[in-house]
Amino acid sequence: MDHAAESQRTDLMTVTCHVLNEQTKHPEARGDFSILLYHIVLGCKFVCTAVNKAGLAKLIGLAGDTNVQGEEQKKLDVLSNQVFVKALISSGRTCILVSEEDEVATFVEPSKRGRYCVVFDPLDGSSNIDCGVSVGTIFGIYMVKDKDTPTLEDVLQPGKNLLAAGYCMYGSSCTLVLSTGNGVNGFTLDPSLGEFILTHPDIKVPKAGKIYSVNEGNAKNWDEPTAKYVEKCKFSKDGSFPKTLRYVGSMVADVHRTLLYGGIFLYPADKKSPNGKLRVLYEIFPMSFLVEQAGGQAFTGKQRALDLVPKNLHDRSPIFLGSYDDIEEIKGLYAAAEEKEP
Ligand code: AFP
Repeated sequence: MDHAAESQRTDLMTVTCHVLNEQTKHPEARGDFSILLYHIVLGCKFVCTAVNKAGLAKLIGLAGDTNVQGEEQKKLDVLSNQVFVKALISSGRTCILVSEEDEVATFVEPSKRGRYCVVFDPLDGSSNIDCGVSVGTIFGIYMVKDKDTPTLEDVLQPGKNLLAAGYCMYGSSCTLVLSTGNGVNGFTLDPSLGEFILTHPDIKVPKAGKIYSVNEGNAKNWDEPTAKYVEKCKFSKDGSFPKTLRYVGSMVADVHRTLLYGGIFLYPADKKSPNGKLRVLYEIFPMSFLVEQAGGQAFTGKQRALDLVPKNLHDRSPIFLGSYDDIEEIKGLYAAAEEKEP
């Protein structure tokens, strides 16, 4: 990279400009979607600031502590949820909200209602916060059928009906990755400007990858196709190099690396958790949408992940996502196992 030239760049594209540009491709658009995304971005900036201060919690009294006024401070995941719920409702563009933190869906009161349903995990990977590992917010956006009579059916839709999806990763930098159904773009927060700047235009996941990412501690409970696949990653018989293992344990970080470097991320079913661990609506769907938009694939072990139809808000499913060729391989193993079944 020519750093001298980079430092002189003046054609900075913010996420807001990017979304407005996209809007002009739809002459019928009224700007509602752009306003909604603006509020999501605002929530991400707020959570980014809170996460950055998390390490100081013991010193200055954040997250689960008592502050100098003797007030109980909120845990970061609870705080993040409240921030997103408020930001989304105050956009005036949402109708139903589904959050990982809330057992039931929030139906926005009629006077503040808009046409969009947002499913989100406000702070995914939060068990990693205390050791400074990357965490993130994941979101997906659906359109409600009739904003005057919203029902749960409006959010219990297959992932292929998503209008947009994205995540914000709070890591060594704060990165927002977004798809509105027309490819995937990545933006990095410039803290001095307070703006997300387009840094990763048109992300494409490499067709095949050299990395596999899975919690191998669960291996003794895996089914045969998953066990065979991981065995092959390590002891390939066709002379190809073994793959490299990378596993953060924070989905946003593991999927972000997979998008940029290629490879496969697996959270399979196992004997103890026959539906896997990850949640369909606000983990699997948004990430699968992004991976497909970037040219990769997402598979549940039985079907295309985006074809799943969730029955309940917090349903789980096994998931395999990443480079096109790597997912073809695991699909082949599951198909072979199905053929063997009596
Ligand atoms: P937490 O939010 O409890 O940290 O869980 C994170 C997560 O839902 C997802 O981000 C990870 O990919 C996955 O769980 C890690 O699960 P294991 O700890 O079982 O590997």
